[in-house]
Amino acid sequence: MTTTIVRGVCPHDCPDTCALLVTVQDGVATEVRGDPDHPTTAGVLCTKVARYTERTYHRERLLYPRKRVGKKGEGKFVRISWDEALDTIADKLGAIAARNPQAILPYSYAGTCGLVQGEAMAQRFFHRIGASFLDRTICATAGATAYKYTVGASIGTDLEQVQHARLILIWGSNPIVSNLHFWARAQEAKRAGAKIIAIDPYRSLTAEKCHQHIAPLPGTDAALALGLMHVLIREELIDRDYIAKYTLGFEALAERALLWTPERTAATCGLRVDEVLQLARDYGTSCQRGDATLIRLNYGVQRTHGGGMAVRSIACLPALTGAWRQAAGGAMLSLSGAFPKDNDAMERPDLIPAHIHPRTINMTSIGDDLLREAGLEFGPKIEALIVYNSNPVAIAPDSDKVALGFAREDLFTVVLEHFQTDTADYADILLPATTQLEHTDVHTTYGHYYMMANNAAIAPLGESKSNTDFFRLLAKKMGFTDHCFDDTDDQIAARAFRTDDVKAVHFDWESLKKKGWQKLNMPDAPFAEGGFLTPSGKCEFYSEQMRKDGLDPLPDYVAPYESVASNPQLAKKFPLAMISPPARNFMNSTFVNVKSLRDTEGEPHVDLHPDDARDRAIQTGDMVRVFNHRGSMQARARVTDKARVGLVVGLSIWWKKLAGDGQNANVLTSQKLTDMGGGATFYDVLVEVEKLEPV
Ligand SMILES: Nc1nc2c(c(=O)[nH]1)N[C@H]1C(S)=C(S)[C@@H](COP(=O)(O)OP(=O)(O)OC[C@H]3O[C@@H](n4cnc5c(=O)[nH]c(N)nc54)[C@H](O)[C@@H]3O)O[C@H]1N2
Ligand SMILES: Nc1nc2c(c(=O)[nH]1)N[C@H]1C(S)=C(S)[C@@H](COP(=O)(O)OP(=O)(O)OC[C@H]3O[C@@H](n4cnc5c(=O)[nH]c(N)nc54)[C@H](O)[C@@H]3O)O[C@H]1N2
Ligand code: SF4
Ligand SMILES: [Mo]
Repeated sequence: MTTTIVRGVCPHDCPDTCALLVTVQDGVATEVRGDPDHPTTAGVLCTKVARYTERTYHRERLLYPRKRVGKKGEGKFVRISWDEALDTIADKLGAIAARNPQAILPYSYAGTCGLVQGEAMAQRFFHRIGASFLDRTICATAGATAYKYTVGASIGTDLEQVQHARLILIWGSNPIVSNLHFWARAQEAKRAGAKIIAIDPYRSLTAEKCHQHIAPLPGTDAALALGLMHVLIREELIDRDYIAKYTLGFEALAERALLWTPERTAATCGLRVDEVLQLARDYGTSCQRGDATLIRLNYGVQRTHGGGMAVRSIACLPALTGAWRQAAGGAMLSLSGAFPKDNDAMERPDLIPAHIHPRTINMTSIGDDLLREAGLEFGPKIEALIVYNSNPVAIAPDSDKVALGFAREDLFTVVLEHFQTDTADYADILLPATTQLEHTDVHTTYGHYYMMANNAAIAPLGESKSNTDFFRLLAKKMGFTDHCFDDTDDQIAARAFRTDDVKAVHFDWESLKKKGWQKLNMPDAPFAEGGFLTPSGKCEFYSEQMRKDGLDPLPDYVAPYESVASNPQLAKKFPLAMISPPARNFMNSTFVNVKSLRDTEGEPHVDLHPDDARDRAIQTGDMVRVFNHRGSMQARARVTDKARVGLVVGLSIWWKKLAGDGQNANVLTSQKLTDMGGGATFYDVLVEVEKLEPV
């Protein structure tokens, strides 16, 4: 028996981007472990990925190409050859492209975060055709846009500093579930005496383990941040020297913050005045003592109408108090901006035919856009959809509409997948894709500063093909002779980073593959002495760019579309706010079909507060219907004060077909967009809950 250990990377959409060691015995992957030598992985994986081989060798893995024989959505397919599949797709896309290539749309997100199996070869193909662009907004664009206006780029505190922090605010983030290796370091800080405060409407697994939990209403974080500024400025808990040297617009900000008295803040956020005061004083005095004071803000604050302004307001705090001076202080959102990716070399936008100026479709509103007719503003009706690295029928908002769109008889849909997901059920052609163990890739990450390499550990299972192979073959079938379609995965990976950028000077693909990882060249405290990447080089409390973009140049509170205070009319019918953040044992909708992990989650649940449950005669264990003007789903109720009053929490994202009623939380969510970045508003939802009588 031959046993080898292959170096890999966890491909999932998780900030930790762990370094893997894959044990291969006679061509079979038998174990996936965390690399003990990689500083942030430290030999530890989450439960999901520790079971990666279970997923790879799952008996329901798609292993052959198939074509649909039943109705769309029914999930009935027969096996075909790759040749037939590619011929069919090339014929269809060729005919559509001859009329208008923009009727073709890719739909993809972060099933794998690898750069090669992500967009590199795929974009070359879509650019060459002149297909519509997809704006990939479903997760992070509200915050990324806001953070960029304020700080200049997605850069922040290094994960490897977190254990030195003395006060950590975990704001709209649930790291025990979604950022395990941050949590490990926060625990280390805690053991060394640090205080940890969670700011979350829900007492999440993380909030439960913090010293303090502050539970504002969803979507009110900007108000809270402005209230903190008010107290910080009034009580002189700010760093005048840092403000003078490294920030822009303090006077205007102070004027704005003046409006946000603790009383107004508390009323807006559904908090007590003393909670606001105490939080401001804890934060301000910690910074003034020169203690490393860190804000871990994350996606939880970005998923409502004012998600951008929430991030922007919070991102002003460490500049106001000089928290950036300490290496373990400051703020962490996404760190992805540090990687000098060479997108042009990988994705080749120069291939777009000169006479075509592709329109952009926002992936968040795919429901409406699939149902839209051709029009002057919209352009051609979407006629073909190529889905890879995503499961839109389960994960996109307002999903009754999404499913209706996918069910269109005149839509040609190709899905490349590991499994027959909710989306795959609607495919005309369903193709088997390789998993991370079966292909090569290079990775950036948004939670630490290492470039990472994934080596293929085993041969592709069955007839599965990597995304790159699929697009290479399809390009050939369509007669594209450009040399870039001959590039191997190694050749693409080797061009992933611009090595003229000081941060990636050590990048060399061959040595990265051998070692597995390489840290970027980053300073310990990126903004200790200013150096912000904004137009002014300062932290911009006032942003001229925002004004030019038609936005309020100062931080402000933007109320949710749907809340009791902002939409009382709607709240009469649907009085409860619903959020549907990630369940611990799933990765978005990935892993839901791995039985051991699904069994740990049990079945779809909703948590609601005892007061709200009492009003509706609901008890733990009752089946309930959660509904609003968009749709309805069933779940098992859990009555618990983990949910604050007025809040319903349905941990997600279930495969619809593995839920009792064939629905999930996204039948309730809306396609409305955030205040900036065109992001999704998954946590900006009003619902009502009623008990279902047992049948
Ligand atoms: N196990 C697991 N890990 C994951 C994922 C997964 O599905 N499962 N998904 C991955 C992906 S793609 C992402 S984007 C990240 C997301 O992970 P996080 O960044 O942690 O974001 P969420 O889990 O969406 O929300 C974090 C917390 O914010 C709270 N929250 C909701 N609304 C608000 C609000 O308005 N204000 C505040 N202050 N808090 C709010 C939620 O209750 C939740 O506990 O996790 C990644 N990691
Ligand atoms: N209600 C609600 N909805 C949400 C969220 C929420 O918190 N609540 N979170 C949102 C967020 S933050 C995100 S990021 C999105 C995530 O949405 P998606 O990015 O669509 O994530 P997944 O549901 O994990 O689906 C990824 C799919 O890609 C497939 N895949 C993985 N690797 C490969 C590969 O190499 N090749 C191919 N062809 N396929 C592959 C997997 O099998 C999986 O089915 O969901 C969003 N939807
Ligand atoms: S999902 Fe996150 S924590 Fe789990 S192995 Fe992957 S990168 Fe690590
Ligand atoms: Mo995400």
